[in-house]
Amino acid sequence: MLTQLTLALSKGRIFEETLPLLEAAGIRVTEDPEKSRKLILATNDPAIRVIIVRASDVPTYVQYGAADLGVAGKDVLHEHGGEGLYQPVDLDIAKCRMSVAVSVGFDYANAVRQGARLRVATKYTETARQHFASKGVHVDLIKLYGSMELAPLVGLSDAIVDLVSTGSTLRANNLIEVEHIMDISSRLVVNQAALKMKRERLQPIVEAFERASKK
Ligand code: PRT
Ligand code: MG
Repeated sequence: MLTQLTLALSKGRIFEETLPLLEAAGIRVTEDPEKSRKLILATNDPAIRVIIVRASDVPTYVQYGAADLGVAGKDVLHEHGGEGLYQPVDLDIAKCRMSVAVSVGFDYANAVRQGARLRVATKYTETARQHFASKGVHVDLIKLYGSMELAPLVGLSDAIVDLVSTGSTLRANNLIEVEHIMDISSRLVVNQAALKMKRERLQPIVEAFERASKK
C-alpha cells in the first residue's frame, strides 16, 4: 500500500513560492487554490495531497500530524514555539524582516531611554515580548490580528512590531522602522513522528527541497 502524505501550505506567497520547489521534487499541484474553494488539493502523485490552511496554522497541523509536512515563515514558527516539529531546511523563500516601527516624529530612542512603558501593538506578541525583554524595555503588548500599521496612527500604541518587505506599507502610513528584530524566511517543517514512520517517503522530498532551495 502507498504511504499517504499530506503537505500543509497557505495561500498566496508561500503557495506560489513553494510550487517550484515541489516541481523539483516531481510534485505538481493539479488545482489552483486561488480559483478553487477546495481546501484539499490533489497532486500528480495520488499518494500526495496538499491542504490549504492559514499561514499561522501550518505549524499546528504539522505538530498534531494532520499534515506530515508544511511550509511556514520563521515569524509564525517563532510564535508557535516549534514543539513537535523538525525544521530541516531553510527554503529562503517569502523573505522579509521583523521590525519595530513608529510614527514619523515619535522620539523612540527617548521613549526607550526614559524607562517608561512602551505600548506596542502586534500580532507577534511572543517575539515582541522576547525582543523587548532582552533589551530591558518595559512594554505593554496589545494583541492585534492584522493592519498593525494603523495602531500608532490612531493612538492605540506607540510602536508596532510587524513584517516589512519593501517598506511601502510603512511609508504609505507615515511610519518608520526604528529597529530590526530578525530576518524572516520560510522553512520546511516536518512532523517528528512522521519523519520516523514515513522516512522512506519523506527523506527524498526533504532532499529535493534542500537542493532546489540552494539554487
Ligand atoms: O494573510 P493572513 O492573515 O491569512 O496571514 P498572513 O499574513 O500570516 O499570511 P501571508 O500569506 O500574508 O504571509 C505568509 C508569510 O509570508 C508570513 O508568515 C511571512 O513569513 C511571509 N512574508 C514575507 C510576509 C511578507 N513578506 C510581508 N510583506 N508576510 C506579510 N507581509 C505583510 C506585512 O505584514 C505588511 O503588512 O506585507 C506588509 C508589508 O509589506 P511591504 O512590502 O509594504 O513592506
Ligand atoms: Mg497577509
